[in-house]
Amino acid sequence: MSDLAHKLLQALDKAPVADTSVAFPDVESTVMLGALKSLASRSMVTYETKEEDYWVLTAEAEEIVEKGSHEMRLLEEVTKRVEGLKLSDVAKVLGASGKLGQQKAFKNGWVKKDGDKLVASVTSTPEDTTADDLKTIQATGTLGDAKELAELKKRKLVNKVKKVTYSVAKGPEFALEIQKLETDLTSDMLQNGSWKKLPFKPYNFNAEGAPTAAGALHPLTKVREEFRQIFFAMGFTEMATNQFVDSGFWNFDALFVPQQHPARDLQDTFYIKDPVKADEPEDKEYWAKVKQVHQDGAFGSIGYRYPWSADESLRLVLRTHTTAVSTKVLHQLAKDPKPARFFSIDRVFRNEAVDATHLAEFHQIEGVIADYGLSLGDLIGFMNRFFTRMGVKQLRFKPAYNPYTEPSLEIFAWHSGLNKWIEIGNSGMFRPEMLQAMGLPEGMQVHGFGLSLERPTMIKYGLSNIRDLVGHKVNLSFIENNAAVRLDEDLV
Ligand code: FB9
Repeated sequence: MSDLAHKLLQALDKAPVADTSVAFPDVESTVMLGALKSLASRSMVTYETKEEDYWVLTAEAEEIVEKGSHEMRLLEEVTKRVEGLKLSDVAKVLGASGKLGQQKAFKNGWVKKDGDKLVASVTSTPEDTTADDLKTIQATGTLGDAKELAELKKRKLVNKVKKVTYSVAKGPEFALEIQKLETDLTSDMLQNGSWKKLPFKPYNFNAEGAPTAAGALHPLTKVREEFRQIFFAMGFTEMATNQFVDSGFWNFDALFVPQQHPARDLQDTFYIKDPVKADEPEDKEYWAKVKQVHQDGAFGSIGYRYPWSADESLRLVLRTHTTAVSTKVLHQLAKDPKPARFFSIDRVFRNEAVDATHLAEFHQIEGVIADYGLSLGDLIGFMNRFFTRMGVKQLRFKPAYNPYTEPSLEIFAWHSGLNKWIEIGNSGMFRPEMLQAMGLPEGMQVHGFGLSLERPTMIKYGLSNIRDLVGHKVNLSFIENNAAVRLDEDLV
Protein backbone atom coordinates (compact mmCIF):
# COMPACT_ATOMS: atom_id res chain seq x y z
CA MET A 1 0.00 0.00 0.00
CA SER A 2 1.32 3.50 -0.80
CA ASP A 3 3.26 5.71 1.61
CA LEU A 4 0.42 8.22 1.27
CA ALA A 5 -2.03 5.66 2.68
CA HIS A 6 0.16 5.17 5.75
CA LYS A 7 0.46 8.95 6.23
CA LEU A 8 -3.29 9.27 5.95
CA LEU A 9 -3.83 6.62 8.64
CA GLN A 10 -1.32 8.33 10.93
CA ALA A 11 -3.12 11.64 10.46
CA LEU A 12 -6.49 10.00 11.14
CA ASP A 13 -5.09 8.41 14.33
CA LYS A 14 -4.82 11.96 15.70
CA ALA A 15 -8.02 13.44 14.25
CA PRO A 16 -10.39 13.27 11.27
CA VAL A 17 -9.03 14.99 8.14
CA ALA A 18 -11.53 17.74 7.33
CA ASP A 19 -9.88 18.70 4.02
CA THR A 20 -7.22 16.60 2.35
CA SER A 21 -6.04 19.56 0.23
CA VAL A 22 -5.10 21.33 3.51
CA ALA A 23 -3.62 18.28 5.27
CA PHE A 24 -1.77 17.13 2.13
CA PRO A 25 -1.42 20.30 -0.03
CA ASP A 26 1.14 18.71 -2.40
CA VAL A 27 -0.95 15.65 -3.26
CA GLU A 28 -3.03 15.71 -6.48
CA SER A 29 -6.71 14.92 -5.83
CA THR A 30 -6.57 11.98 -8.25
CA VAL A 31 -3.67 10.43 -6.29
CA MET A 32 -5.49 11.06 -3.02
CA LEU A 33 -8.63 9.38 -4.42
CA GLY A 34 -6.64 6.26 -5.29
CA ALA A 35 -5.38 5.92 -1.71
CA LEU A 36 -8.83 6.60 -0.26
CA LYS A 37 -10.50 3.98 -2.52
CA SER A 38 -7.95 1.39 -1.52
CA LEU A 39 -8.38 2.06 2.24
CA ALA A 40 -12.16 2.34 1.89
CA SER A 41 -12.28 -1.05 0.14
CA ARG A 42 -10.90 -2.49 3.41
CA SER A 43 -13.38 -0.38 5.47
CA MET A 44 -10.36 1.26 7.14
CA VAL A 45 -11.62 4.77 6.28
CA THR A 46 -14.76 6.53 5.14
CA TYR A 47 -14.62 9.65 2.98
CA GLU A 48 -16.78 12.29 1.38
CA THR A 49 -15.99 14.14 -1.82
CA LYS A 50 -16.20 17.94 -1.92
CA GLU A 51 -16.07 19.79 -5.25
CA GLU A 52 -15.67 23.54 -5.30
CA ASP A 53 -14.90 26.07 -7.99
CA TYR A 54 -12.26 28.69 -7.43
CA TRP A 55 -10.59 31.32 -9.57
CA VAL A 56 -6.93 31.64 -10.57
CA LEU A 57 -5.12 34.56 -12.23
CA THR A 58 -3.85 34.49 -15.79
CA ALA A 59 -0.25 35.54 -16.52
CA GLU A 60 -1.52 38.99 -17.57
CA ALA A 61 -3.35 39.31 -14.24
CA GLU A 62 -0.21 38.27 -12.34
CA GLU A 63 1.59 41.18 -14.06
CA ILE A 64 -1.21 43.61 -13.08
CA VAL A 65 -0.89 42.54 -9.43
CA GLU A 66 2.85 43.29 -9.70
CA LYS A 67 2.76 46.52 -11.76
CA GLY A 68 -0.78 47.86 -11.47
CA SER A 69 -3.65 47.68 -13.93
CA HIS A 70 -3.32 48.77 -17.58
CA GLU A 71 -5.71 51.66 -16.93
CA MET A 72 -3.73 52.81 -13.86
CA ARG A 73 -0.43 52.66 -15.73
CA LEU A 74 -1.95 54.73 -18.56
CA LEU A 75 -3.23 57.33 -16.04
CA GLU A 76 0.25 57.51 -14.47
CA GLU A 77 1.90 58.16 -17.89
CA VAL A 78 -0.72 60.80 -18.75
CA THR A 79 -0.37 62.51 -15.36
CA LYS A 80 3.46 62.63 -15.69
CA ARG A 81 3.07 64.94 -18.74
CA VAL A 82 1.64 68.43 -18.08
CA GLU A 83 0.37 68.69 -21.64
CA GLY A 84 -0.91 65.13 -21.57
CA LEU A 85 0.15 61.99 -23.57
CA LYS A 86 -0.09 62.04 -27.38
CA LEU A 87 -2.42 59.27 -28.62
CA SER A 88 0.22 58.32 -31.19
CA ASP A 89 2.73 57.79 -28.32
CA VAL A 90 0.57 55.47 -26.18
CA ALA A 91 1.87 52.25 -27.78
CA LYS A 92 5.46 53.57 -27.80
CA VAL A 93 5.32 54.46 -24.09
CA LEU A 94 3.20 51.61 -22.74
CA GLY A 95 3.36 48.88 -25.39
CA ALA A 96 0.28 46.58 -25.57
CA SER A 97 -0.73 47.66 -22.05
CA GLY A 98 -1.52 51.14 -23.38
CA LYS A 99 -4.23 49.93 -25.77
CA LEU A 100 -5.59 47.47 -23.18
CA GLY A 101 -5.89 50.25 -20.57
CA GLN A 102 -7.55 52.98 -22.67
CA GLN A 103 -11.12 51.59 -22.72
CA LYS A 104 -11.21 51.03 -18.93
CA ALA A 105 -9.51 54.38 -18.21
CA PHE A 106 -12.16 56.19 -20.30
CA LYS A 107 -14.96 54.06 -18.73
CA ASN A 108 -13.68 54.94 -15.21
CA GLY A 109 -13.58 58.64 -16.18
CA TRP A 110 -9.86 58.80 -15.42
CA VAL A 111 -8.73 60.25 -18.78
CA LYS A 112 -10.28 62.19 -21.66
CA LYS A 113 -9.25 63.27 -25.17
CA ASP A 114 -7.91 66.79 -25.72
CA GLY A 115 -7.21 67.15 -29.44
CA ASP A 116 -4.63 64.47 -30.31
CA LYS A 117 -3.70 63.94 -26.64
CA LEU A 118 -4.98 62.10 -23.60
CA VAL A 119 -5.25 64.26 -20.46
CA ALA A 120 -6.21 63.29 -16.89
CA SER A 121 -9.82 63.99 -15.88
CA VAL A 122 -9.17 63.20 -12.18
CA THR A 123 -7.27 65.40 -9.76
CA SER A 124 -6.20 62.65 -7.32
CA THR A 125 -4.97 59.06 -7.78
CA PRO A 126 -8.05 56.77 -7.82
CA GLU A 127 -8.25 53.27 -6.27
CA ASP A 128 -6.84 50.62 -8.63
CA THR A 129 -9.84 48.32 -8.12
CA THR A 130 -8.75 45.90 -10.87
CA ALA A 131 -5.42 45.24 -9.17
CA ASP A 132 -7.08 45.11 -5.74
CA ASP A 133 -9.70 42.59 -6.91
CA LEU A 134 -7.04 40.40 -8.50
CA LYS A 135 -5.02 40.42 -5.26
CA THR A 136 -8.17 39.28 -3.39
CA ILE A 137 -8.72 36.43 -5.87
CA GLN A 138 -5.04 35.51 -5.66
CA ALA A 139 -5.33 35.20 -1.87
CA THR A 140 -8.78 33.63 -1.54
CA GLY A 141 -9.64 32.05 -4.89
CA THR A 142 -12.84 34.09 -5.17
CA LEU A 143 -14.37 37.61 -5.19
CA GLY A 144 -17.49 38.79 -3.39
CA ASP A 145 -18.63 41.15 -6.15
CA ALA A 146 -20.08 38.85 -8.86
CA LYS A 147 -20.31 41.72 -11.37
CA GLU A 148 -16.65 42.62 -10.94
CA LEU A 149 -15.70 38.92 -11.19
CA ALA A 150 -17.68 38.58 -14.43
CA GLU A 151 -15.85 41.60 -15.88
CA LEU A 152 -12.44 40.18 -14.93
CA LYS A 153 -13.46 36.90 -16.63
CA LYS A 154 -14.59 38.82 -19.71
CA ARG A 155 -11.17 40.59 -19.77
CA LYS A 156 -9.60 37.10 -19.65
CA LEU A 157 -7.76 37.98 -16.40
CA VAL A 158 -9.13 35.01 -14.40
CA ASN A 159 -10.00 31.35 -15.09
CA LYS A 160 -12.34 29.05 -13.17
CA VAL A 161 -10.79 25.84 -11.73
CA LYS A 162 -12.63 22.91 -10.15
CA LYS A 163 -11.07 21.81 -6.86
CA VAL A 164 -11.80 18.32 -5.57
CA THR A 165 -11.05 17.63 -1.92
CA TYR A 166 -12.07 14.96 0.56
CA SER A 167 -13.04 14.83 4.21
CA VAL A 168 -11.84 11.58 5.77
CA ALA A 169 -12.72 9.72 8.96
CA LYS A 170 -11.77 6.39 10.58
CA GLY A 171 -13.65 3.40 9.23
CA PRO A 172 -14.94 0.38 11.20
CA GLU A 173 -11.77 -1.57 10.38
CA PHE A 174 -9.41 1.31 11.08
CA ALA A 175 -5.82 0.31 11.96
CA LEU A 176 -2.41 1.96 11.69
CA GLU A 177 -1.00 -1.10 9.93
CA ILE A 178 -2.30 -2.19 6.56
CA GLN A 179 -2.77 -5.90 6.46
CA LYS A 180 -1.62 -7.61 3.30
CA LEU A 181 -4.70 -9.12 1.69
CA GLU A 182 -4.60 -12.16 -0.52
CA THR A 183 -6.12 -11.51 -3.93
CA ASP A 184 -5.74 -14.99 -5.45
CA LEU A 185 -7.10 -18.23 -4.01
CA THR A 186 -4.51 -20.88 -5.00
CA SER A 187 -4.75 -24.66 -5.20
CA ASP A 188 -2.08 -24.89 -2.44
CA MET A 189 -4.28 -22.83 -0.11
CA LEU A 190 -7.22 -25.13 -0.85
CA GLN A 191 -5.15 -28.29 -0.35
CA ASN A 192 -3.38 -27.25 2.90
CA GLY A 193 -6.42 -25.43 4.29
CA SER A 194 -4.49 -22.18 4.85
CA TRP A 195 -7.26 -20.27 3.04
CA LYS A 196 -9.36 -20.58 6.19
CA LYS A 197 -7.08 -18.23 8.16
CA LEU A 198 -5.82 -15.90 5.37
CA PRO A 199 -7.40 -12.44 4.94
CA PHE A 200 -8.76 -12.02 1.39
CA LYS A 201 -9.49 -8.71 -0.29
CA PRO A 202 -13.29 -8.49 -0.54
CA TYR A 203 -14.73 -8.76 -4.08
CA ASN A 204 -15.79 -5.43 -5.45
CA PHE A 205 -18.99 -6.45 -7.23
CA ASN A 206 -19.47 -2.87 -8.41
CA ALA A 207 -16.17 -2.78 -10.28
CA GLU A 208 -16.73 -2.49 -14.01
CA GLY A 209 -15.02 -4.98 -16.26
CA ALA A 210 -12.05 -3.76 -18.28
CA PRO A 211 -13.32 -2.51 -21.67
CA THR A 212 -12.56 -5.15 -24.27
CA ALA A 213 -10.82 -3.93 -27.40
CA ALA A 214 -13.33 -5.61 -29.64
CA GLY A 215 -14.26 -4.66 -33.16
CA ALA A 216 -17.38 -2.70 -34.09
CA LEU A 217 -19.81 -2.92 -36.97
CA HIS A 218 -20.09 0.15 -39.19
CA PRO A 219 -23.55 1.78 -39.19
CA LEU A 220 -23.85 1.05 -42.94
CA THR A 221 -23.24 -2.62 -42.22
CA LYS A 222 -25.91 -2.63 -39.53
CA VAL A 223 -28.52 -0.87 -41.66
CA ARG A 224 -27.61 -3.08 -44.62
CA GLU A 225 -28.34 -6.14 -42.48
CA GLU A 226 -31.71 -4.71 -41.50
CA PHE A 227 -32.61 -4.28 -45.19
CA ARG A 228 -31.30 -7.78 -46.00
CA GLN A 229 -33.62 -9.28 -43.38
CA ILE A 230 -36.58 -7.36 -44.80
CA PHE A 231 -35.80 -8.67 -48.31
CA PHE A 232 -35.39 -12.24 -47.07
CA ALA A 233 -38.69 -11.97 -45.16
CA MET A 234 -40.38 -10.85 -48.40
CA GLY A 235 -39.05 -13.83 -50.40
CA PHE A 236 -36.07 -12.26 -52.15
CA THR A 237 -32.83 -14.01 -53.09
CA GLU A 238 -29.59 -12.04 -52.81
CA MET A 239 -27.66 -11.40 -56.02
CA ALA A 240 -23.87 -11.74 -56.23
CA THR A 241 -22.55 -8.20 -56.70
CA ASN A 242 -18.82 -8.65 -56.15
CA GLN A 243 -17.85 -7.31 -59.57
CA PHE A 244 -17.51 -3.52 -59.58
CA VAL A 245 -16.20 -3.25 -63.16
CA ASP A 246 -18.53 -4.20 -65.98
CA SER A 247 -18.92 -3.53 -69.67
CA GLY A 248 -21.10 -0.76 -71.04
CA PHE A 249 -23.14 -3.59 -72.50
CA TRP A 250 -24.35 -4.88 -69.14
CA ASN A 251 -24.41 -1.43 -67.46
CA PHE A 252 -26.19 0.43 -70.26
CA ASP A 253 -26.93 -1.28 -73.62
CA ALA A 254 -28.73 -4.33 -72.21
CA LEU A 255 -30.93 -1.90 -70.24
CA PHE A 256 -31.87 -0.12 -73.47
CA VAL A 257 -29.85 2.96 -72.45
CA PRO A 258 -28.85 4.57 -75.76
CA GLN A 259 -25.15 5.12 -76.44
CA GLN A 260 -25.70 8.89 -76.67
CA HIS A 261 -27.39 9.07 -73.24
CA PRO A 262 -25.80 11.76 -71.00
CA ALA A 263 -25.45 9.19 -68.19
CA ARG A 264 -22.74 7.57 -70.36
CA ASP A 265 -20.69 10.78 -70.53
CA LEU A 266 -17.33 11.03 -68.79
CA GLN A 267 -18.72 13.54 -66.32
CA ASP A 268 -21.16 10.92 -65.07
CA THR A 269 -19.40 7.59 -65.50
CA PHE A 270 -15.92 6.32 -64.56
CA TYR A 271 -14.37 4.56 -67.58
CA ILE A 272 -11.52 2.06 -67.22
CA LYS A 273 -8.41 2.75 -69.29
CA ASP A 274 -6.84 -0.68 -69.09
CA PRO A 275 -8.00 -3.14 -70.29
CA VAL A 276 -9.40 -1.11 -73.15
CA LYS A 277 -12.49 -3.25 -73.67
CA ALA A 278 -14.42 -6.23 -72.39
CA ASP A 279 -15.05 -9.56 -74.10
CA GLU A 280 -18.32 -9.85 -75.98
CA PRO A 281 -21.02 -11.66 -73.98
CA GLU A 282 -21.11 -15.39 -74.67
CA ASP A 283 -24.77 -15.26 -75.67
CA LYS A 284 -24.31 -14.05 -79.28
CA GLU A 285 -28.06 -14.16 -79.94
CA TYR A 286 -28.62 -11.78 -77.03
CA TRP A 287 -25.79 -9.50 -78.23
CA ALA A 288 -27.44 -9.37 -81.69
CA LYS A 289 -30.91 -8.66 -80.25
CA VAL A 290 -29.61 -5.79 -78.10
CA LYS A 291 -27.94 -4.29 -81.14
CA GLN A 292 -31.13 -4.75 -83.17
CA VAL A 293 -33.46 -3.20 -80.60
CA HIS A 294 -31.21 -0.10 -80.28
CA GLN A 295 -30.49 0.29 -83.97
CA ASP A 296 -33.70 -0.82 -85.73
CA GLY A 297 -36.24 -1.45 -82.99
CA ALA A 298 -37.87 -4.81 -82.13
CA PHE A 299 -40.46 -6.38 -79.81
CA GLY A 300 -42.99 -3.72 -80.80
CA SER A 301 -40.49 -0.88 -80.23
CA ILE A 302 -39.18 1.47 -82.91
CA GLY A 303 -35.81 1.55 -81.07
CA TYR A 304 -33.47 4.54 -81.19
CA ARG A 305 -32.44 4.19 -84.84
CA TYR A 306 -28.75 5.06 -84.57
CA PRO A 307 -25.71 3.06 -85.73
CA TRP A 308 -25.10 0.99 -82.60
CA SER A 309 -21.36 0.62 -81.82
CA ALA A 310 -20.01 -2.68 -80.54
CA ASP A 311 -16.80 -0.97 -79.36
CA GLU A 312 -18.80 1.57 -77.34
CA SER A 313 -20.73 -1.30 -75.79
CA LEU A 314 -17.53 -3.09 -74.78
CA ARG A 315 -15.93 -0.13 -72.98
CA LEU A 316 -15.35 -0.96 -69.33
CA VAL A 317 -16.97 1.11 -66.58
CA LEU A 318 -17.24 1.20 -62.83
CA ARG A 319 -20.88 0.16 -62.60
CA THR A 320 -23.15 3.17 -62.13
CA HIS A 321 -25.98 1.07 -60.69
CA THR A 322 -26.53 -2.45 -59.44
CA THR A 323 -29.14 -2.79 -62.19
CA ALA A 324 -26.21 -4.04 -64.27
CA VAL A 325 -26.17 -7.08 -62.00
CA SER A 326 -29.96 -7.40 -62.07
CA THR A 327 -29.74 -7.55 -65.85
CA LYS A 328 -27.31 -10.48 -65.77
CA VAL A 329 -29.51 -12.30 -63.24
CA LEU A 330 -32.64 -11.72 -65.33
CA HIS A 331 -30.75 -12.92 -68.41
CA GLN A 332 -30.04 -16.17 -66.51
CA LEU A 333 -33.70 -16.35 -65.44
CA ALA A 334 -34.70 -16.22 -69.10
CA LYS A 335 -33.28 -19.76 -69.50
CA ASP A 336 -36.05 -20.99 -67.16
CA PRO A 337 -38.46 -18.06 -66.73
CA LYS A 338 -40.50 -18.43 -63.56
CA PRO A 339 -41.62 -15.93 -60.91
CA ALA A 340 -38.65 -14.78 -58.86
CA ARG A 341 -37.53 -12.02 -56.56
CA PHE A 342 -33.91 -10.84 -56.36
CA PHE A 343 -32.18 -8.08 -54.37
CA SER A 344 -28.75 -6.56 -53.97
CA ILE A 345 -27.11 -3.98 -51.72
CA ASP A 346 -23.67 -2.91 -52.88
CA ARG A 347 -21.41 -0.10 -54.03
CA VAL A 348 -22.01 1.85 -57.23
CA PHE A 349 -19.89 4.64 -58.70
CA ARG A 350 -20.88 7.91 -60.36
CA ASN A 351 -18.58 10.65 -61.56
CA GLU A 352 -20.79 13.38 -60.14
CA ALA A 353 -20.28 16.55 -58.09
CA VAL A 354 -19.87 15.67 -54.44
CA ASP A 355 -21.61 17.57 -51.64
CA ALA A 356 -22.64 17.07 -48.00
CA THR A 357 -24.89 14.15 -48.88
CA HIS A 358 -23.40 12.80 -52.11
CA LEU A 359 -20.02 11.17 -52.81
CA ALA A 360 -18.68 9.65 -56.04
CA GLU A 361 -19.78 6.28 -54.74
CA PHE A 362 -22.68 5.06 -52.66
CA HIS A 363 -24.43 1.81 -51.82
CA GLN A 364 -27.49 1.09 -53.92
CA ILE A 365 -30.28 -1.05 -52.56
CA GLU A 366 -32.13 -2.70 -55.46
CA GLY A 367 -34.97 -5.17 -55.77
CA VAL A 368 -36.45 -6.85 -58.85
CA ILE A 369 -39.68 -8.86 -58.98
CA ALA A 370 -40.34 -11.05 -62.04
CA ASP A 371 -43.82 -12.51 -62.50
CA TYR A 372 -46.62 -12.96 -65.01
CA GLY A 373 -49.45 -10.40 -65.27
CA LEU A 374 -47.83 -7.76 -63.05
CA SER A 375 -49.35 -4.26 -63.13
CA LEU A 376 -48.24 -0.82 -61.98
CA GLY A 377 -50.71 -1.21 -59.11
CA ASP A 378 -48.79 -4.30 -57.99
CA LEU A 379 -45.59 -2.23 -57.92
CA ILE A 380 -47.22 0.52 -55.87
CA GLY A 381 -48.72 -2.03 -53.51
CA PHE A 382 -45.37 -3.75 -53.05
CA MET A 383 -43.55 -0.49 -52.36
CA ASN A 384 -46.10 0.34 -49.65
CA ARG A 385 -45.58 -3.07 -48.05
CA PHE A 386 -41.78 -2.81 -48.34
CA PHE A 387 -41.48 0.61 -46.73
CA THR A 388 -44.14 -0.12 -44.10
CA ARG A 389 -41.68 -2.67 -42.70
CA MET A 390 -39.34 0.20 -41.77
CA GLY A 391 -42.00 2.39 -40.27
CA VAL A 392 -42.63 4.46 -43.41
CA LYS A 393 -46.37 4.37 -43.90
CA GLN A 394 -47.40 7.40 -45.93
CA LEU A 395 -46.00 7.15 -49.48
CA ARG A 396 -46.59 9.24 -52.57
CA PHE A 397 -45.60 8.33 -56.14
CA LYS A 398 -44.56 10.76 -58.86
CA PRO A 399 -44.22 9.83 -62.55
CA ALA A 400 -40.54 9.83 -63.53
CA TYR A 401 -38.25 8.69 -66.36
CA ASN A 402 -35.64 5.95 -66.53
CA PRO A 403 -34.34 4.67 -69.92
CA TYR A 404 -34.93 1.10 -68.79
CA THR A 405 -38.33 1.31 -67.11
CA GLU A 406 -41.68 2.53 -68.33
CA PRO A 407 -43.68 3.64 -66.45
CA SER A 408 -41.26 4.87 -63.80
CA LEU A 409 -42.17 6.28 -60.41
CA GLU A 410 -40.22 8.33 -57.88
CA ILE A 411 -41.22 7.39 -54.34
CA PHE A 412 -41.77 10.00 -51.63
CA ALA A 413 -42.41 9.74 -47.89
CA TRP A 414 -43.57 12.34 -45.40
CA HIS A 415 -40.67 13.23 -43.07
CA SER A 416 -42.31 14.42 -39.83
CA GLY A 417 -38.98 15.78 -38.52
CA LEU A 418 -38.34 17.94 -41.61
CA ASN A 419 -42.10 18.50 -42.04
CA LYS A 420 -41.90 17.82 -45.77
CA TRP A 421 -42.08 15.09 -48.42
CA ILE A 422 -38.66 13.58 -49.15
CA GLU A 423 -37.62 11.35 -52.04
CA ILE A 424 -36.88 7.88 -50.76
CA GLY A 425 -36.36 5.93 -53.96
CA ASN A 426 -37.12 5.22 -57.59
CA SER A 427 -38.93 2.37 -59.32
CA GLY A 428 -40.51 1.20 -62.53
CA MET A 429 -41.50 -1.64 -64.84
CA PHE A 430 -38.59 -2.79 -67.02
CA ARG A 431 -39.19 -2.18 -70.73
CA PRO A 432 -39.93 -5.00 -73.20
CA GLU A 433 -36.89 -3.83 -75.24
CA MET A 434 -34.79 -4.97 -72.28
CA LEU A 435 -36.72 -8.03 -71.14
CA GLN A 436 -37.59 -9.64 -74.46
CA ALA A 437 -34.09 -8.98 -75.87
CA MET A 438 -32.73 -11.28 -73.14
CA GLY A 439 -35.36 -13.89 -73.96
CA LEU A 440 -37.93 -13.44 -71.18
CA PRO A 441 -41.44 -14.40 -72.37
CA GLU A 442 -43.78 -11.60 -73.49
CA GLY A 443 -46.24 -12.33 -70.65
CA MET A 444 -43.61 -11.83 -67.95
CA GLN A 445 -43.18 -8.39 -66.42
CA VAL A 446 -40.39 -7.31 -64.07
CA HIS A 447 -40.68 -4.59 -61.43
CA GLY A 448 -37.53 -2.85 -60.28
CA PHE A 449 -36.89 -0.39 -57.48
CA GLY A 450 -33.94 1.20 -55.81
CA LEU A 451 -32.76 3.49 -53.05
CA SER A 452 -29.47 4.32 -51.39
CA LEU A 453 -28.16 2.82 -48.16
CA GLU A 454 -26.44 6.01 -47.01
CA ARG A 455 -29.55 8.18 -46.91
CA PRO A 456 -31.60 6.05 -44.44
CA THR A 457 -28.44 5.42 -42.40
CA MET A 458 -27.73 9.15 -42.10
CA ILE A 459 -31.33 9.76 -41.08
CA LYS A 460 -31.23 6.91 -38.57
CA TYR A 461 -28.01 8.17 -36.96
CA GLY A 462 -28.90 11.86 -37.22
CA LEU A 463 -25.99 12.71 -39.53
CA SER A 464 -26.14 15.67 -41.92
CA ASN A 465 -22.75 15.18 -43.61
CA ILE A 466 -21.93 11.95 -45.37
CA ARG A 467 -18.27 12.45 -44.39
CA ASP A 468 -19.27 11.69 -40.81
CA LEU A 469 -20.36 8.27 -42.07
CA VAL A 470 -17.77 7.28 -44.67
CA GLY A 471 -14.25 8.38 -45.53
CA HIS A 472 -11.01 9.25 -43.75
CA LYS A 473 -12.60 11.89 -41.52
CA VAL A 474 -14.97 9.48 -39.77
CA ASN A 475 -14.69 9.64 -35.97
CA LEU A 476 -13.81 6.05 -35.02
CA SER A 477 -15.34 6.40 -31.56
CA PHE A 478 -18.65 7.13 -33.35
CA ILE A 479 -18.24 3.81 -35.18
CA GLU A 480 -17.40 1.98 -31.94
CA ASN A 481 -20.09 3.53 -29.77
CA ASN A 482 -23.15 4.08 -31.93
CA ALA A 483 -26.35 2.29 -31.03
CA ALA A 484 -27.67 -0.87 -32.59
CA VAL A 485 -30.15 -0.09 -35.33
CA ARG A 486 -33.70 -1.22 -35.94
CA LEU A 487 -35.48 -0.19 -39.10
CA ASP A 488 -38.95 -1.11 -37.89
CA GLU A 489 -39.21 2.12 -35.91
CA ASP A 490 -40.38 5.32 -37.52
CA LEU A 491 -37.43 6.36 -39.60
CA VAL A 492 -38.73 9.47 -41.29
O1 FB9 B 1 -32.34 6.60 -51.22
C1 FB9 B 1 -32.88 7.68 -51.39
N1 FB9 B 1 -33.49 8.37 -50.39
C2 FB9 B 1 -33.87 7.79 -49.17
C3 FB9 B 1 -34.05 6.43 -49.02
C4 FB9 B 1 -34.50 5.92 -47.81
C5 FB9 B 1 -34.75 6.78 -46.76
O2 FB9 B 1 -35.20 6.29 -45.55
C6 FB9 B 1 -35.85 5.02 -45.64
C7 FB9 B 1 -37.22 5.05 -45.85
C8 FB9 B 1 -36.60 4.56 -44.54
C9 FB9 B 1 -34.55 8.14 -46.88
C10 FB9 B 1 -34.10 8.65 -48.10
N2 FB9 B 1 -32.88 8.27 -52.63
C11 FB9 B 1 -32.38 7.53 -53.77
C12 FB9 B 1 -33.46 9.57 -52.92
C13 FB9 B 1 -32.46 10.68 -52.81
O3 FB9 B 1 -31.63 10.51 -51.66
C14 FB9 B 1 -31.54 10.95 -53.99
O4 FB9 B 1 -31.08 12.29 -53.84
C15 FB9 B 1 -30.33 10.09 -54.10
N3 FB9 B 1 -30.61 8.86 -54.77
C16 FB9 B 1 -29.47 8.06 -55.25
C17 FB9 B 1 -29.09 8.21 -56.68
O5 FB9 B 1 -28.69 9.56 -56.81
C18 FB9 B 1 -27.53 9.69 -57.62
C19 FB9 B 1 -30.97 7.74 -53.89
C20 FB9 B 1 -30.15 6.80 -54.80
C21 FB9 B 1 -30.87 5.99 -55.77
C22 FB9 B 1 -31.77 6.50 -56.68
C23 FB9 B 1 -32.42 5.64 -57.55
C24 FB9 B 1 -32.19 4.25 -57.50
C25 FB9 B 1 -31.28 3.76 -56.56
C26 FB9 B 1 -30.63 4.63 -55.71
C27 FB9 B 1 -32.86 3.37 -58.36
C28 FB9 B 1 -33.42 2.64 -59.05
C29 FB9 B 1 -34.11 1.73 -59.88
C30 FB9 B 1 -35.22 2.16 -60.55
C31 FB9 B 1 -35.89 1.26 -61.34
C32 FB9 B 1 -35.45 -0.06 -61.45
C33 FB9 B 1 -34.33 -0.46 -60.76
C34 FB9 B 1 -33.65 0.42 -59.98
